[in-house]
Amino acid sequence: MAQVGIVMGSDSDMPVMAKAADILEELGISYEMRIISAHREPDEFFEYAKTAEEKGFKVIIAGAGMAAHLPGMCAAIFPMPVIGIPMHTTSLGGRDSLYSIVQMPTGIPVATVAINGGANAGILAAKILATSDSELLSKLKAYTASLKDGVVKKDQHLQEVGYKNY
Ligand code: RP5
Repeated sequence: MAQVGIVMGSDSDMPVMAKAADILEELGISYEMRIISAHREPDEFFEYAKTAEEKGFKVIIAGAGMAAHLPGMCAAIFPMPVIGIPMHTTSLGGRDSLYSIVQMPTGIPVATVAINGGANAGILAAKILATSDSELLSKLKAYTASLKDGVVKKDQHLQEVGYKNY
């Protein structure tokens, strides 16, 4: 059984959604990834959202662009957390996606990450699961420590070579 459902409105969203999947794989979290359009195939979408709980999902990561109703409609049906990823768009720079996903009515929240924030969506899903999984929590603490180490190494390199040779 997959712990996380990853769903996107189109295959054009894949480069961003892949970053969420990469994080889940790195942390050993099982997931199912689907392309389902709430607008172009509403019946398939409803079947997906209505069966998500019985499939064992604890979190859904939903990404969409433009009039991005997929995450909000997942949240309307699925009773556990939904994380929304607004896609960057050429026409409105992703503000259309962002506003569509983040401005949910009271009672139906979508935890919205930044435009194209695929990696953070994966990390947030892991953090939600880690509230009841101490082994996963340890992995997340190690991941956070590795971020710090990365910055420390960059600063050390800067001090060694100076900014002109960085
Ligand atoms: C949305 O429309 C998708 O999530 C995608 O971000 C956007 C464009 O879809 P395509 O026209 O590339 O299929 O439903």
